[in-house]
Amino acid sequence: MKRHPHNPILTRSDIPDIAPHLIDCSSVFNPGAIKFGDKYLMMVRTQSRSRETFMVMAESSDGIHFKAEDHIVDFKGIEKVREKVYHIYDARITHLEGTYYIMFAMDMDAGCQLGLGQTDNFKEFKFLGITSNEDIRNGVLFPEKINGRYMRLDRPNKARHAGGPTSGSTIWLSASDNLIDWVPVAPVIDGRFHYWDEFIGSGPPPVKTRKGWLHIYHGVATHFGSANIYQAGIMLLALNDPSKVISRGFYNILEPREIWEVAGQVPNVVFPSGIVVHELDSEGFAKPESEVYVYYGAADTCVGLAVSTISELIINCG
Ligand code: BMA
Repeated sequence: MKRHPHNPILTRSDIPDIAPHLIDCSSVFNPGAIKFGDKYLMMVRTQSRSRETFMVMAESSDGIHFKAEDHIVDFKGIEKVREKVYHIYDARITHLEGTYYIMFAMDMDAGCQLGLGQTDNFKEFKFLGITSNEDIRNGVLFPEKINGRYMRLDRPNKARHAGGPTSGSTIWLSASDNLIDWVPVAPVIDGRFHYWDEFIGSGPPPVKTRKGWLHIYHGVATHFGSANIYQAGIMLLALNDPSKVISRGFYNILEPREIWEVAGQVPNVVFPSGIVVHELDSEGFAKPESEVYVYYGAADTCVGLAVSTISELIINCG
């Protein structure tokens, strides 16, 4: 993928002071993204000086220059969760059955859980519930039912970086009839030890193409324990059974290189989490020649934009 020349497209100085939590915020990263009418929207993760994270919406008419809103996203109903929710982060936005769902990580005493929010207008947001009962992260909904069931990719946290947080080396396909209760269906891909994607997790929601579900994920190279390097890679999954991998690139398609990717509060991180495909055909498949915008967190500090096309991404699936 190619970096857009305007990068980084959003930095901490673009986030207005939002009293009392977000005054002079530390960082903004890992955005969910979607095209909503003629606007591009991001739900960004902002981090305060207390190191709590809060979601804030940002809007753009060209997908490049964004203006952040002056309030924190309020998922109505999340206050009813009985256990303590320390914070929520890493939104993935999916347009599904005429409405918009947001799946995000919830930092709780029991580990990380996956929460689900919903909105029709990106002004009012509902919290629909916790959709997991194990330590898990990187949940992304498919944009349609497959064989009559809702599907998502997720990443149980069953491993740990040396001295670091829980992580995982397998992305799973899970299914649900109501979007709240999920059952694992099958493992999709494993991390490849000794290579760029030892630990892995899903990136933005999968994109429907004529060749299969195109899916960007992140991979972490532990680099002999000295540093965790977060990169992006790509795969194609079968349209009618996304647990079947059609092809998976052996090389990463984006790695930390720019100064704002290699330096920041967590160095050496590109973390793709939002995608906008510009052209769909009449049946909703992404056109091969369509331009694709991929939004990513850089060094857990700012937001980057990488550009590609559907056909170029498919070629890179190997
Ligand atoms: C992962 C997640 C991401 C974060 C990344 C790099 O485990 O927590 O939110 O961007 O680590 O710190």
